[in-house]
Amino acid sequence: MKSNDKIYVAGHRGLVGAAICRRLEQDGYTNILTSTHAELDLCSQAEVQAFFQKSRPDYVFLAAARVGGIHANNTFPADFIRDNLLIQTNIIDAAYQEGVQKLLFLGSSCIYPKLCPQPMKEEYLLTGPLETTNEWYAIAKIAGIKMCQAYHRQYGFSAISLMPTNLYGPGDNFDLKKSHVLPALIRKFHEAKESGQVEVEVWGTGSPQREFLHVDDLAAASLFLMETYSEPEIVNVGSGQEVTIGELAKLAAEVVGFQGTVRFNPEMPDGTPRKLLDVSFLTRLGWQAEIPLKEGMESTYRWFIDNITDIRQ
Ligand code: GFB
Repeated sequence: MKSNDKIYVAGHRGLVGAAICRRLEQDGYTNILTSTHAELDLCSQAEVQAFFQKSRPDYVFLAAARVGGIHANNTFPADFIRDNLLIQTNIIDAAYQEGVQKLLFLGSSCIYPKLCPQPMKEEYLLTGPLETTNEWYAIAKIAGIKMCQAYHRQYGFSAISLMPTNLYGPGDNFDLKKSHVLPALIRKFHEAKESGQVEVEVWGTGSPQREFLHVDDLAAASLFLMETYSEPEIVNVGSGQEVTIGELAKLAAEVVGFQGTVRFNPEMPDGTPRKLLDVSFLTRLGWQAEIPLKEGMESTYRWFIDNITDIRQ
C-alpha cells in the first residue's frame, strides 16, 4: 500500500475498524475512506455497489460486522447470520467488481469446532460441529472465508482472511447485554466499586478458557498481512495468552480495584470450553502480539473511565 492509496475501512466506528484507522493514520496513510451507517447501509447491495462505483477504493479492510458476546449471539441468531452474510457478501463482491487491489476479511476464532484440539490450527476448520451459542455467527464468518477463497480461485481476486481470537480494547462495547466478557467484567466491577456492592455476578462456571488479544495488536497484524500476505489460506491472529474466566475475573477486579467477591452463575452459558489459537503460521510469517493482557486491561479501563458518560447514555 502506498501512503496515498485510497483505503476503505468498513466498520470504522467499531472496536476493530477504529483501531485499524488509528494504525493507518499512525503509519502515515493519508487517504482513508469511511462511511457512517446513516450514509451507507452495508446490508443494502444497491447502496454498497453505488458506493464502490463512486469511490473506487484501492484497498479494503472489511471490519464491519454484527458482533456481540455469548448472550447476544445466543439470543439474536437471525440478526447475526443475516447481517453478517449481507454485509460481507455485498462488500466482497463490490470490491471485486470495482477492481479493488486487495481486500482483508476478518473472521473469528469461533469458526473452529466446539471441541477442537488445542491449540487450534488453521487446518481444523470444518472438521467438527460448532459451538451452539454462536454457530449462526460462525457459519456467516465461514461463508465469508469461503467467498474470499472462491473469488481468489475463480477470478484471481486478492482477498485474504484473518481469524482473530477474542478481542478487547478502547472503543469496546460495554453494554452488559451485548458485550463480550472482558468489557462486561470491567464495567460490573467498576459499578460495584462505585456503589459499594460487595458481590458481582460472573456468568457460567468460570472454568472456560479464553485467549485475549488487544485490538491494537490485531490492527498491527492486519496492516502487516495486508502488506505482506496474499494467499487464500486463512491466518490465525492470537496472543497465546490463555486464562480461565475465573482468572480473568480476578485480574479485572485487581485492575479496577474491586475488593468484593465473585458469584458464578451457572444458569448462564459457558460456551465453548477452550479456544486457543495456534499462531505458529503467523509467527513464521513474521508477526507476534506485543501487548500483555494486564497492561491492555489497564489501558482499556482508563478508556472506560474517560468515556463513561457516553457509555451510560
Ligand atoms: O466473551 P463472551 O461473551 O464470548 O464470553 P465467547 C466468554 C465467557 O465469559 C463465557 C463468560 O463462558 C461467558 O459465560 N462470562 C462471564 C461472561 N461473565 C460474563 C459477562 O458478564 N458477559 C459475557 N459476555 N460473558 C463469543 C462469540 O463467544 O466470542 C462470538 O459469542 C465471538 O461469536 C466472540 O466469536 C469472539 O468467547 O463465549
